[in-house]
Amino acid sequence: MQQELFDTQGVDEGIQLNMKDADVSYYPSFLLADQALHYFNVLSQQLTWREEHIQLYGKLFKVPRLQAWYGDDDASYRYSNLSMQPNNWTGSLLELKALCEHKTQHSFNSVLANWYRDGQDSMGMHADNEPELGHRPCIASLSLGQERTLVFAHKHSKEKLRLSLASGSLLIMRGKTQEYWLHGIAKTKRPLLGRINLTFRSIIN
Ligand SMILES: O=C(O)CCC(=O)C(=O)O
Repeated sequence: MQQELFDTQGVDEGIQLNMKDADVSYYPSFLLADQALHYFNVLSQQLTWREEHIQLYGKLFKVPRLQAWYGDDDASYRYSNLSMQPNNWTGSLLELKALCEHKTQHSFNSVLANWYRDGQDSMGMHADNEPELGHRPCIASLSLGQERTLVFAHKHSKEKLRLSLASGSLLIMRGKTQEYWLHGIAKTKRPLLGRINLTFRSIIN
């Protein structure tokens, strides 16, 4: 089963992004198009999606996307002031985790799933630098469905880079990336379909 999964993956060619103080690689066709569509459909139906709220300056705001947190029992995580308790892995998430572990040669114990329902759903600029992720974390970010633009901004030089994340693509961030760069998904007025993003992470307890 495991070997079959690896055999049916998309083209394996990756691009190392030209970013100072970072180690980011991008695999545009990590999954085949119909595999990506299959996982989009399965995950949109199977995961326990939640519309979370965050408190900012004493006011409660809706998080502008749906979220779900899956992982090993002890992989609880704080994210934007939310404490996320993991759901138990599903078969599909375990398959995708195995593919990402094979590609990165890194093991993951959790995944944050984000469902951007349309162009109005977004993620603010941030770094994945919570203490639970440890020093210089490796994060594997898999995109399914509608292509969206990821913006990177250097924390000091303010240099910006935009990258279109295709359906079935994998973005791997390692090394100093979270120390020096913010990243996010901007809103757009263009009419867009749904996109699911999975960021596989290792939580250190
Ligand atoms: O949706 C994306 O590509 C970005 C996800 C992300 O930045 C995160 O989960 O921390």
